[in-house]
Amino acid sequence: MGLLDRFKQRLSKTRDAISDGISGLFRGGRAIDQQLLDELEELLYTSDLGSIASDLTAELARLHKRGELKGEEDVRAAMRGKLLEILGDCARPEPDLAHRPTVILVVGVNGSGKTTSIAKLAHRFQEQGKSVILGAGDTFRAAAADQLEIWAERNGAAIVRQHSDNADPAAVAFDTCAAAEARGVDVAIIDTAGRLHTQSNLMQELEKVRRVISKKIEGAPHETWLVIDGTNGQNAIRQAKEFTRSVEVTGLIVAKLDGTARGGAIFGIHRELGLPVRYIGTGESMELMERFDPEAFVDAIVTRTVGSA
Ligand SMILES: Nc1nc2c(ncn2[C@@H]2O[C@H](COP(=O)(O)OP(=O)(O)O)[C@@H](O)[C@H]2O)c(=O)[nH]1
Ligand SMILES: [Mg+2]
Repeated sequence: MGLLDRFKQRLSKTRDAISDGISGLFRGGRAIDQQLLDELEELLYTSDLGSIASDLTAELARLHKRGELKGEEDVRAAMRGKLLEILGDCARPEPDLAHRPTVILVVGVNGSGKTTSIAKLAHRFQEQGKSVILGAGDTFRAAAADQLEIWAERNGAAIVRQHSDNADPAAVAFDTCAAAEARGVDVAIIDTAGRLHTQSNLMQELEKVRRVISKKIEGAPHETWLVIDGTNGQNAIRQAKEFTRSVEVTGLIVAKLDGTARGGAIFGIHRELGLPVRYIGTGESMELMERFDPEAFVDAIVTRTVGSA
């Protein structure tokens, strides 16, 4: 199955909300008028496209006035163009992992999907022939390191962890980098405890983790990825925005997009944060993460389902 079909399948709730929602508006062969455009704007709000809804409908109204918006397919095409424009600078190739080790730090609020995403990244990079070591930098609870260790075992990846509660995460990060260097491992992925931007001591701790990593390996961490819970819509955007004010983030992973009709939030997330979405989580198991491809994503949510009225 190609990427577009996988997106369609795994993002079906968002697709239903947007694509089938548009079909619903045109049911019975309705013509485009202000009323229909208003209903479309409402639909965009309910699909968590709220932050870009007014731009999108203004563009549609403009095209309509010029007589360039004749029917459903024109609306979809115009939306597609506008949505792709918003994600324009979001496309990124797979990270080149050129450094050995390439160090990736993974941060975010509690429960956003960090540890699961790390397991998925490890799986992905290993499939690409890279060796991977994981650092259990969520030292708040021993259970967090246990969870990472289980994933490491399933992946056959190495792991660096401490067994006591409340170990120093910076020490774990240091040890992970040291082990990666000593063993010649390609990629080191370091987990962290969930935190909120309001917990300034914890945000400082994250800065310390980054500092210690950069002292051990020049130029590291090469990537700091913020994991966002895709089911949280606008709320996730606010949290992420605050987060990126205190810590330097280089990219986003939007998790849990399989379970939500709110996948449209990605547009607001990208626009508000100005960061590339690197991957999206589309399920709980290790293989269910995809490189974020703007074109496939937009096509998966706005193209018409063949056979729908
Ligand atoms: N459906 C779905 N569930 C996910 C995804 N990513 C993570 N989860 C679930 O979200 C919950 C929290 O994930 P976890 O990785 O422990 O979050 P952390 O606290 O940020 O490390 C777990 O139950 C995961 O199985 C995803 O892409 N899809
Ligand atoms: Mg975790």
